[in-house]
Amino acid sequence: MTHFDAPLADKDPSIARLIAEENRREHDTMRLIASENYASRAVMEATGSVLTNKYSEGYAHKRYYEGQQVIDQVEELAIARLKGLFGSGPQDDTLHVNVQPYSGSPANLAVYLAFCQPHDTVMGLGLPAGGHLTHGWTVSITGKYFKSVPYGVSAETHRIEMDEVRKLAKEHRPKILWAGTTAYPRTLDFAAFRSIADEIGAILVADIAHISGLVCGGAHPSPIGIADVVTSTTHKTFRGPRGGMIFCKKQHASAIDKAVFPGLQGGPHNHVTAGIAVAAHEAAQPAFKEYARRVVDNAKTLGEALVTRGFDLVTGGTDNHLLLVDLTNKNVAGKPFAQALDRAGIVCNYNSVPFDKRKPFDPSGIRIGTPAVSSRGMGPGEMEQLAGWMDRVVKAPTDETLLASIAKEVKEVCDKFPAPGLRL
Ligand code: DSN
Repeated sequence: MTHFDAPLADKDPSIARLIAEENRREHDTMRLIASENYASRAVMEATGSVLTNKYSEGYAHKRYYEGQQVIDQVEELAIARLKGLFGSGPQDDTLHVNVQPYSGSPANLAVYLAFCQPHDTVMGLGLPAGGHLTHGWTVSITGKYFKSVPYGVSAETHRIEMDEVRKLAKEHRPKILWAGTTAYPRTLDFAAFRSIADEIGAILVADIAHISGLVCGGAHPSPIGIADVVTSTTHKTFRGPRGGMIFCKKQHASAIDKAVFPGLQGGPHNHVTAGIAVAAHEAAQPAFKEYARRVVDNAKTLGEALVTRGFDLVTGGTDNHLLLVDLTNKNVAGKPFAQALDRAGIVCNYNSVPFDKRKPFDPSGIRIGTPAVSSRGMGPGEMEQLAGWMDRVVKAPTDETLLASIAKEVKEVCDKFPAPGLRL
């Protein structure tokens, strides 16, 4: 065996051990981070393949390097499969797809580059209301290089009120109007966003990073054909590798492609493109629709079970894969609660809630999501158990004996639900 052929465990036992530990952690815990999932073994094989060796600046049949006989086919297959999933079929020529963004943030930056000049006005849901950094929040480059006028949620309902969005949009006339969220438990009204964008001549961009798996699985309305541009990551509910993708109407194809390359990025990550193609193939199977439905059903069941135990859910429940829990009435802040849950084998993130009086690094809430547990096949019984464990933890977040004993119960349940893609 040559030096180059040695398996990881022999070549680098330290990293091999850490990867093994992460496999174990992902198996033994209830993973409730709304943006995480389990990529399948096939997705990981493609992502860990020889395709990582190849440079291919440009697009299929128009590259700046030779040797693209295979890469062009990989990229074209990924695009055709995504058109089949999100459009009318693999040949849908009204829909353009770019699979080269390195992830969601570069995908969104490419949209700014395609349509805006520095200091142009842009509008998206503010971060404290559940929007994403790249929709113009102050600390992001998108809030520094553009004039960002965020909309929020209603103080009463904590929902996006379209009349408010319309009023603000008409007053400030943004070049780009974002319809997308990262911590918002309700369906977005893409048609209402469209009519506002039309009234002011804005480009409507839907960021479906969190929900793309639900959209193509039929568990959430689709903005394709409504928004001018749709961006997404590929690893959340979509369950692919870490990557990004952009869908747009045909007339914007050239602007989007030029913005991604050469505007923003160099060579695409072809191993990731292959992983996206595999994920698209998996998402086209009937089982994926069942999974997407299960994600939403589980979130609803978990939400109801939490409400029964006195937890306060932002907007009272959910239409999608996530729940935002306001812990103010439980006399514990989001961060210590999330940390206590982690010690009990239940992994989520602390999160601001709308109109939070606490700081983002020590906010009042947690965000929980059901994609990963649904990929393991967990259902209503496990959601009830989860709510029960969370209730016990919220009452005694510093009781380490209790947390350790819940972690053991969690592991026992996890042992019954093998997680996709793990190698133990
Ligand atoms: N970090 C992702 C999330 O957790 O929602 C968004 O980029």
